[in-house]
Amino acid sequence: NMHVAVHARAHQLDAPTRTFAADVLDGLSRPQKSLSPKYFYDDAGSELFVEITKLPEYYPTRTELGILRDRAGEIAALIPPNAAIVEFGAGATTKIRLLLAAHAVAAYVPVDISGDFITAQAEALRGDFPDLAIHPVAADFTEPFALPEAVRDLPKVGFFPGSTLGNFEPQDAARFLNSARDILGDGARLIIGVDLEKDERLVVPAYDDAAGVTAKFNLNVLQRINRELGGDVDLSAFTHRAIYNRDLHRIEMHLVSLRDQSVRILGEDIGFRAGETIHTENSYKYSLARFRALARQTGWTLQQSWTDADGLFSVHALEA
Ligand code: AVJ
Repeated sequence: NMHVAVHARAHQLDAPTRTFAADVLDGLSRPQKSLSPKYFYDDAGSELFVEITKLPEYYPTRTELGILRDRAGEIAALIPPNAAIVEFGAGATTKIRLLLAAHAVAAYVPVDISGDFITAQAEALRGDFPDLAIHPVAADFTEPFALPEAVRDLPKVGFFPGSTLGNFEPQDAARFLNSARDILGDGARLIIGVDLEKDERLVVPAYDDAAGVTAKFNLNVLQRINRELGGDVDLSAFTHRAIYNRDLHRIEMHLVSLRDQSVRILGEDIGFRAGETIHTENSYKYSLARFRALARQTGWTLQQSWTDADGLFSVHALEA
């Protein structure tokens, strides 16, 4: 995009911000305007997400933690001795700590785009697990990446909690599971958390909470456009909406324009009609059967599945 190149130079944007700029202008020029959910997570957005995980309506985090805590022994029993755990998209270390406490492993490989964040988290972990070798990898885990040389000969166990898989379109979810198998290698295991389909009355409030934290989280992406790209978006002219799209098995988040308006981002004018939306996130929900079929199609064998008593969330152990 010529415009992006010209304006990015004029505004002296660094490489990640230029990518953000190009994605924003591309996403907002489509018939259904859209922005990738990966742009939620600047510092402010990451803090808001931590707040979301503590909301009474947001069941996934606490339910998955409950499963990992209750089943830590059974899960640990499936981890081979002297293993290296590779966490895809490592954020807070709360979940991995449950596994590490239940089972001694040789090495921990947190993989995340944000190198600074995982380095800080790894330091904190080092204090509590002095015998654990920690090898952080700064990489986009949705693309192929190389594991550190130091863990090459160890049995690998992938860890992908939080139903992050739910952010992937079905074909990308399959692509990720295939690529995780390639990265981890023959005989590897994968422990993965997957949110389950449920009644609309439970799932919609989880993405549209009474305190308005999810609304703030969603609107923060517009704030980020203003801050990083010098946009002039009036946040009060947009509102948060969460929709359960049952046919497509997903929660959709949108930002709805409250009026006809035009916003200016990097020299481009972008028009909105009243009621027009920016689609900002899909969070796919699986049935146990659909997740197992996906795992099978991507070359994994199901070892065991666990759910909470209410069937809200699931954790699976897969074998390559
Ligand atoms: C981090 C993708 C698992 O889909 O539940 C939470 C993100 N978005 N509230 C989810 C999210 C709105 C979350 N994941």
